[in-house]
Amino acid sequence: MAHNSPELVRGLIDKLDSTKFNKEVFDKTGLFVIRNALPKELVSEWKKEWDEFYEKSLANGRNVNVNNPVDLKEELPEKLAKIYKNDFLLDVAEQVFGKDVALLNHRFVIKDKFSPGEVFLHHDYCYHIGNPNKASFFVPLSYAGKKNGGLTYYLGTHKYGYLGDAGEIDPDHFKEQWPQVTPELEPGDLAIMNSVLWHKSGINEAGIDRIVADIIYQPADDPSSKELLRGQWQTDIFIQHKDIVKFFKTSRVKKIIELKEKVK
Ligand SMILES: O=C(O)CCC(=O)C(=O)O
Ligand SMILES: [Fe+2]
Repeated sequence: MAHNSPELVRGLIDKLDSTKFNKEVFDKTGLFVIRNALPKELVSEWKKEWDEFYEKSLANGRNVNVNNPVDLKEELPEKLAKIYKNDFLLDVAEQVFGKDVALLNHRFVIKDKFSPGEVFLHHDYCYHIGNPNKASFFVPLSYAGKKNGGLTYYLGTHKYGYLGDAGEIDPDHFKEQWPQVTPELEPGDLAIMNSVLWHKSGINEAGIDRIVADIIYQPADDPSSKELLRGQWQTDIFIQHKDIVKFFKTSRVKKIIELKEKVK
């Protein structure tokens, strides 16, 4: 029986997009799309909040992150900053991780006129700390699909695990060719992605702003967690991303900082 082959994963494509989460399918594919996971009225309240925030604070120019232009740096208004506490999302997170659920990170990834470009093929775990059992919950507040730079996922690639470095992945240097999907998401839908799954996104050609919340949940035994959201803590120890440079006496990041200093 196949364990994690591209053929096995290809056979599951029509099962990973449903109104009901299926953990067995998600474990094999690394992606699940839940249709109508959130009430439309709720998402449209969030969108209204976003539109007001955008008009007031972002429309006339924003602080675009040069390393990752889609990663919104500006502080979110209260209501949007707390989306990760939503019970519809946490009920699904419990199905993914069990009853003890914590937060790694919450941010918005947007493709507007300031960041319409593509994002290269990568996996996210190399940018995280703690354990690899994490998943992004992508919550679209707008249409997010092929026309405006929605995400493309290479199904099954999470089974390679961490690839040993951070950067653009070259899929041609793997023996296996993996099926790709680019879901067409509407407000109310939810895409769940294992954090070691390869993904990329294209250009926002339609010019429809692509507004997506990216909430990363994980089991509450992960010391990199920021906040307990369901159940009980299962860890006594904690580490924070802002301290990673201090964790090492020498490291690749420290070397880069030193080299940058030298060429200044
Ligand atoms: O929002 C996107 O299109 C991709 C963003 C992404 O994958 C990331 O920031 O890790
Ligand atoms: Fe990513």
